[in-house]
Amino acid sequence: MNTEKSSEAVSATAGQTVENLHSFAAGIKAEDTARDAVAETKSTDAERGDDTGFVPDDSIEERCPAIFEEKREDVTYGAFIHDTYYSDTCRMERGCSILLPADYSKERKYPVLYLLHGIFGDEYSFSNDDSNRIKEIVGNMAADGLIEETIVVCPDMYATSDPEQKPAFDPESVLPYDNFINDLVNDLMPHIEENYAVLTGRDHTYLAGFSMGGRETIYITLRKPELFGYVCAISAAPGIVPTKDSFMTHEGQISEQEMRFADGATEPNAFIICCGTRDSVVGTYPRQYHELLEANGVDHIWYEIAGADHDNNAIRSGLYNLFKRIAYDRGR
Ligand code: FER
Repeated sequence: MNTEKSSEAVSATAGQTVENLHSFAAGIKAEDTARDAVAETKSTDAERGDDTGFVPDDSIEERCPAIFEEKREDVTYGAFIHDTYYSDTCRMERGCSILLPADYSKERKYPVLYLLHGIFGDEYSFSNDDSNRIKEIVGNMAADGLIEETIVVCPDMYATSDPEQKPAFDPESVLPYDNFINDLVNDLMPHIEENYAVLTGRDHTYLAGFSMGGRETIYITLRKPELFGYVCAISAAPGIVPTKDSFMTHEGQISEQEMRFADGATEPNAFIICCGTRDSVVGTYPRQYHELLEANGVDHIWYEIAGADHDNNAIRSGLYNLFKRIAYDRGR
């Protein structure tokens, strides 16, 4: 990649409108990209992500079946609330959005998914975007008895202690994303476990993220594998290991050799990495993560979503397959 091209890309990014930046945070608005194209290239229903049924096994389906992403008349879905917590890591009060099940009750205990947004996002990136179908996927799968009712926590992943600092495509401006691991583990998770009716322990604690959130999902999982039983990194952004793409030069959070769990670490029950085949933002970086993990002997699941861009089709697919695996492991 030549320097001229990358500086062009950076200045183009600087000129983005708020609406365009939102597409980084929560996925390009592209309803059902190339569903038909996918259907043409795939031969079996399982490969296509059949719209009519659920296959109760541990197979990956590229597309979230319509029966799980569509709103049903007979299901009452959860709703997002907003909360704040004091972060010792950032030395300030910070916000998060929390999807609580419709019949949320302190008398019960629920598993919890921490869901991390993309670059330029915040705690509203997922809750303000109905087309990711998070409410529907979680609500429908719970209504069908496949998963337990689940709390979804959507943090603000920009863990800076300087209120004036803003994200951008340069090494210093992305550092707060890499600092989120500390805010999550030391501040947000304790806050959630203290104030909400959540089950604790890795089997009931899940981590997923999109793009920049996918990158941090992989990083956090490698560093803290004992905390999360089920993990899904969707369309993960570059920069875990050193590289240079059209947006910036990445020093790397860790080296390629360090892209593994520590010896003897407790590993997630499922560590899923996925990406659309037409991702126009992160390209083949997720595949490179998969190849590195494979070379380093890290157990994980890798799949591609035919025809999906850097968009909600990838997000729906990743979330669906994460929950499908949980359902399978629970014998549902
Ligand atoms: C990059 C390419 C993509 C990068 C971040 C992204 C920090 C993130 C995209 C997104 O979150 O949608 O080089 O560097």
